[in-house]
Amino acid sequence: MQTSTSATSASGSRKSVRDKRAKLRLFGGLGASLSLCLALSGCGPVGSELGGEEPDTLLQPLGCKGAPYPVILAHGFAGFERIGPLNYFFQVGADLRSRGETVVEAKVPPYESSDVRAKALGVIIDDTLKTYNACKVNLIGHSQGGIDGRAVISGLGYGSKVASLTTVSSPHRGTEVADVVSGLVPGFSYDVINAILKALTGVTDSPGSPNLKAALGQLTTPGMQRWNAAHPDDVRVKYYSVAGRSVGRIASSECAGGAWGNSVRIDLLDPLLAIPEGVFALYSDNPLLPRPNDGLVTVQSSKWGKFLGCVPADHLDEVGQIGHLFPDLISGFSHKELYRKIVAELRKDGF
Ligand SMILES: [Ca+2]
Repeated sequence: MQTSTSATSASGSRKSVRDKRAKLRLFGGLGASLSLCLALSGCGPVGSELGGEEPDTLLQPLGCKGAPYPVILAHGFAGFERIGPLNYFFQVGADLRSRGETVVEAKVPPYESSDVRAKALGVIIDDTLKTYNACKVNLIGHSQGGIDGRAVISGLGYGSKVASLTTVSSPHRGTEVADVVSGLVPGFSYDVINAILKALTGVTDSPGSPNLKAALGQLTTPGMQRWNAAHPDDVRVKYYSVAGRSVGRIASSECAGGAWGNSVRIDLLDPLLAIPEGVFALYSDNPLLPRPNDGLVTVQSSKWGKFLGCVPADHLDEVGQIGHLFPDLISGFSHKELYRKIVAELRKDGF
């Protein structure tokens, strides 16, 4: 249903990127850590109504419960050593539970490719189906968590166990930030790459870690082009997506067509995302007007399946980080409200 576009734009921009690499050095002095960045994880469901077609038939509940299905929150890339996986979606689980929803916070390896993380997610899906005697689950994944969801559905055959997958700022067509740190774009100094890596990982892993390289390599624009070709959507699963837009942009044209419409308020980028966001300026014809993004992922890369819309939020705001107790004063964005709206959308569609 979607087509890959970022890879071609990435390769086409490479020459200009080389020319503009000096600009990135302007961002190199900001060495703060991002802590939780490319989140992602996906999920897959378990137990079809009477089981039978899954490899783990014994885990499929007989006479299982239909909708409303439990919600599994799938976290993104890195960053959990400081915040902890259960707090990744800040207070979201508790908020939804107070409204009567059944919510499970998944925990998968922080630095791995989605194909590896999906195995852990599959176990969580199976456990959730068994625990709640549910026929299916709804997966909501932030950042890499959304790609993990696609991986468990398409790669591990969980399509009969997952009713829906909603991705929030997942890099379906990759992110140029991963291109730079993976060394696909020549000419960047080690200092710049290292600064971005530190921001992405929160200094919790070595930049040379093979696991980290596996995760970042998958999320490059050519990496996701290859990955998408190998992971077609499952027709049994309904796919939804949400994109974040920040850096003071309304992004009217890029955000058009969403089910929710676009806010007229802007968001200011979290300073922790300033270094990676600087990469997008290098990929734009006008460095002062880079493609709309949330600091790590562009709006265009975030679209997959039914596009619910853009939210005025950066990549950290989208999960209420760091420690957002109240709506943002400038953007008015409330991450808790975002997940309530997603769940309302799922229930409306019978999931
Ligand atoms: Ca913000």
